[in-house]
Amino acid sequence: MEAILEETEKTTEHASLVEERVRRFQRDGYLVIPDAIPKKMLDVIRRKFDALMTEHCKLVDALQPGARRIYMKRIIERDAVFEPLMDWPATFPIVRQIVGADVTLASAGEADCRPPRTGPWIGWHTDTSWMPGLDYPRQINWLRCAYFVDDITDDMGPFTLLPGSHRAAHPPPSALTGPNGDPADIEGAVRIVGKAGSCLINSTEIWHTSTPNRSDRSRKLLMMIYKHAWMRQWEDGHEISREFAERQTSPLRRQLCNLGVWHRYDWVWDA
Ligand SMILES: O=C(O)CCC(=O)C(=O)O
Repeated sequence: MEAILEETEKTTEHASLVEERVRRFQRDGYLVIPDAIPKKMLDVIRRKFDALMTEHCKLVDALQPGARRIYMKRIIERDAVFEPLMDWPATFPIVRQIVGADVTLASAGEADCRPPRTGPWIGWHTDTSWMPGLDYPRQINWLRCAYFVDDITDDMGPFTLLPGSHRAAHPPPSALTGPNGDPADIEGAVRIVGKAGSCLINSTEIWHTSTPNRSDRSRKLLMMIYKHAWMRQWEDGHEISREFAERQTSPLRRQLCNLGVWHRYDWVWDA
C-alpha cells in the first residue's frame, strides 16, 4: 500500500511539474530543461555524434570551406542510439501537452554543429514566416527540442531568442538583420547557455537568431521537431523514411513517424 501511495505521489508531482513547465512555455515561448539526458547516456550519444560529425565535416569542408553551420539530416535513422530521443521521457510529456494528442515528428531530426571561430549563419527570424495566409499572433506551428551534446557557454554562439515574441503581431522586422546578415542586439534577448544534457524546447514562432561562435570549440546540438499530424513533414531528405517508420513497433512511435491517419474523428490517438 505504501509503495502504491508513493508511486501515486510521484505521478502527481510529475504531472504538476509538466503543467508548470507548459505554462511557462506558453508565456515565454521557450523552456530549458536541465539534465534532460543523464550523463551515462549522453556519453554514448556524444561518442556516436562525434564519430558521424567528424566524417560529415570532412565532406562539407571539401565542398564548402568555412561553413558557419554544418548539419546532418535524419539523425534518428543513422544510429539506434539517437532513436529514443523521439519520445524522450524528460521532454516528450511536455511536447505532447503543448502540441496535443495528434503530435508527430516534422522530420527525422538533425545533428547540428557550429564550427569554432565562425560568424552567425542566420539573422532574426521565425521558422515559419514563409507560411502564407496565417495571421499573427500565430498558433504554435512547430516545436523544437534542441539537446546540448556538450556544455554551451556564452562565447560558443548560443541559440539566442526573444522571450514572449512567439505572441508578436508580426515577424521580426528585416531592420534587425544587418546587410551582411549579422543580427542586431535586441534588448531582452536571451542567449541560451547550459550544461551538456540540457534541452531547449522552443516554439518555432519565437524570434530567434544565431550568434558568432568565438570559441575554439564546436557548438553541438541534436534537434527534434514536432508538429500536428495534419501538417506535412519537412521534405528534401529531412523526412522520416518509410522503411524506418515501418520498423517501429510501439503505437506511439508509429504515430510519431507519421504512419496512420491524420483526420481522426474518434479522437483515439496513440500519444
Ligand atoms: O544555430 C543557431 O544558433 C540558430 C538556429 C536557428 O535559428 C534555426 O535553426 O532556425
